[in-house]
Amino acid sequence: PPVIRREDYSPPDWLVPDISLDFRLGAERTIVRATLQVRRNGSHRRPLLLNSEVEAIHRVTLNGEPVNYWYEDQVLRVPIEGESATVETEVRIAPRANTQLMGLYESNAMLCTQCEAQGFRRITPFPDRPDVLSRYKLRMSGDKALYPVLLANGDLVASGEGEGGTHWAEWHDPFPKPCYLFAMVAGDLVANRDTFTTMSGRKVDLGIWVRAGDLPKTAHAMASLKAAMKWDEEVYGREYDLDIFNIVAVDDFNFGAMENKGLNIFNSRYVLADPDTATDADYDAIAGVVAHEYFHNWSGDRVTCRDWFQLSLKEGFTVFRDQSFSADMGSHAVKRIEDVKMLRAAQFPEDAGPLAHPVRPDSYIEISNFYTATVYNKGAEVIRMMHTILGPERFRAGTDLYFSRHDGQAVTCEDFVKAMEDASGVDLSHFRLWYSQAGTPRIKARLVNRTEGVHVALEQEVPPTPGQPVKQPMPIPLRIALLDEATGRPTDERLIVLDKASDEIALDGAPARPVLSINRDFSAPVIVETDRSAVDLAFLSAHDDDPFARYEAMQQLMLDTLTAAVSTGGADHAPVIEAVRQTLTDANLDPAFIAEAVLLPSESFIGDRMAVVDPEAIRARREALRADLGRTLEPLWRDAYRAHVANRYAYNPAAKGARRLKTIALGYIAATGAPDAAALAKRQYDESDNMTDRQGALGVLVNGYSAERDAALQAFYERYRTNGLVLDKWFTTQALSTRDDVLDQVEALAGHPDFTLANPNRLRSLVAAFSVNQRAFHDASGRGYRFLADMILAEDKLNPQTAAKLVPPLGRWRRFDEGRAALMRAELERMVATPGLSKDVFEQASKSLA
Ligand code: B3K
Ligand code: ZN
Repeated sequence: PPVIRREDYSPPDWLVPDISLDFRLGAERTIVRATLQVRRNGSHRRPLLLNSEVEAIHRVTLNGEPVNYWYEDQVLRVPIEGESATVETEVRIAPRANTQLMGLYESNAMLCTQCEAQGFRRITPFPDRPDVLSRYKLRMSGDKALYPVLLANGDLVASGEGEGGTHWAEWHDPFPKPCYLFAMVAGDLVANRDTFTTMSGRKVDLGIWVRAGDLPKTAHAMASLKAAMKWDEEVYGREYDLDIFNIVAVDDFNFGAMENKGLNIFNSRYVLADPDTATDADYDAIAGVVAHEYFHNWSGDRVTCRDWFQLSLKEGFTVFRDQSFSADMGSHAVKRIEDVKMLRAAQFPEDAGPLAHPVRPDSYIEISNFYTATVYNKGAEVIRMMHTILGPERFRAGTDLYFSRHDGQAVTCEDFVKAMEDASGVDLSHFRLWYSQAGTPRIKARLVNRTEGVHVALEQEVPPTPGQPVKQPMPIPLRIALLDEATGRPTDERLIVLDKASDEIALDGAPARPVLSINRDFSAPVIVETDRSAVDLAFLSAHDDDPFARYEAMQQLMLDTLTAAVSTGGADHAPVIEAVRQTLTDANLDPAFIAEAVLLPSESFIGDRMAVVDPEAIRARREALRADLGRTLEPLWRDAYRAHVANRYAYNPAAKGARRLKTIALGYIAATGAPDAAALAKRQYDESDNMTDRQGALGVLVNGYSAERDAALQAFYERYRTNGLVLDKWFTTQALSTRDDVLDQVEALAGHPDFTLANPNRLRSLVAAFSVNQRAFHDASGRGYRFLADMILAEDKLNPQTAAKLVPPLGRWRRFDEGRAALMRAELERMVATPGLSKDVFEQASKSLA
């Protein structure tokens, strides 16, 4: 398959200022007529090229006359003499047969679209690239009984009844947009309706569209939407620009949600919530995703990407915006910890493996493979670093300039940085390396005593990544403070930008016995190595005034203890136990923070810090430390459990923190092996009035062998078997179990009547969850690898985009012993050799082998 390169960009030969579309809807066949007003762009004689991946092309006319067009390699060529023309096409598409869920497809009797990145070409022939912006007019007609609701981008301008039980609607979107933002929906839906009055006093009609029975589950999404609209006005000065904003929930969806102009389409898991079926984490994710898609209205829709290499322009920036929103709605400290955990779980391994790529990639085979943690989450860290370096006021001046300068344009990451520079007067030329160099920088930091005083000595190294063997030093913003070991008091925090391979910086006002607090609030997405002892780390975990650094010190202490235990077979647990005791009994701490701080690093994070990952040893040593923590601090865990056990459900930060700490305490009680643990968990399962506690209890039970475990799993299944989103949790909880027989169970679950490859949520609930269960997935027999590869190959026949997302765990083979590496490679080779493999999976698997 051909490789697309960033350096080959050239502007479009033809522009399409206006398009009208006419849809005659049917699930088996839909007829699409399109009228494109096209205009030659620049002086050239080239034909109009339209991407087209439809079932059948019925007719093409040029200025109303039949034309000699040519269709080859999914491109339709129309020769045009003049400078502008009207091109009409009529094509047929087949929504029900569309298992890729790209273009127009059917989900639960509803018709809906997904066009980003390249789905519009599956609906109608068009120059499918983000730098062709058009005004859209659309008419759709269909069976009124099947599709009583007809929605699209923009404003509803007319509607009426047609023949034979049909009806129709016309929608016009006044804002020029790239075709990836096109959307329409036809279905039997009801709306939670509300309004929002913007800062200039305009009233916007809001609608969240779902199946009738789901209406009571839309309140949280609606509240989140209104909060996001207000926040974007207050923090970025961005006002909504249409009179209507609609969200539609769809069960079959390839990813989270989609920011189509005025008509966001969502995976239903990011819309539907009530206390009985959604956890606190689900509620948080809904608020974050609703805000993210809404924020795209400016960072994505009004100002869009010139080409797909610039994806992080809209995604990195919008993730940063949604992270800041969620932090403002709850706890900044806990949100930062969650975001860093996510970065470390998904992006650091990507950046350290065969699929590593810069935030602004240089080439791709299939763009769908580049909706990655690097483009999204590292991209957000890059924006955050600019915010840190410039400070909030100059950063805001930069975004104001960016939005006003580029409104209505398709632009590049370079344009964003330039706006930041122009508005702030700060030179960011060196900073641009964050867009072009892949790999997670490693920093070594230590304090040194010089005659003039205390210095911090810093070194950086950016590891080689595919295609980038040699790296330049990057500018790395590090927030630093010193803590006085005698008093626990910090010095004033300062921001250092390390921009050389090594440097030594004087820290004035240092106390007599200073302890280094560095990368506070995780100011740079790097790995920091220090020479701090267990005593220093324990001290910081009890005293650091920066909550993230405090959390980080505890994590580092746990990590040092566990990596020592894995390599030597045992380690002194006492410093960790003491530090956890301190944290648990610190009455000034928020329970939500305590909950994060007392959790051990995940098995895969421990593995990432080892030369060769040893899944069995990591599991054994981590479980041993957990059991020791559980037993030694058992009275404290029981106190923490009791303190929160009788709470009635409420949705607020304090209640959420209490629920989280309670279930973590339950986990530690279970880790002691206490005979009453299963009964305690089962009681929590039976008596809880919310899904957070119920799933929490199930997650504890599922790791053991008690009768309570089987009873709770059975009860959960019976209670929720008809609720797809909750049933996903049932699959996931079992796939994440720490029991030794989890592989047997996962294989059995893949044969369960409720398992299906057709629904991406269900597939991921079992298969993606299992692939992060390090001990089980990396079973030395290679069965886990074979299972995953079989699933990928089966899914690839239906839905290549979703199949390809499952490949990366197999690409980590370099991190394992020879035996496992060979087994993993064998599965990747089997995939690559499979006839008819999609280019999506081919790209991921072949690059993973390199
Ligand atoms: N922009 C979409 C992602 C589209 C993914 C296409 N493979 C959702 C988002 O990031 O907001
Ligand atoms: Zn996005």
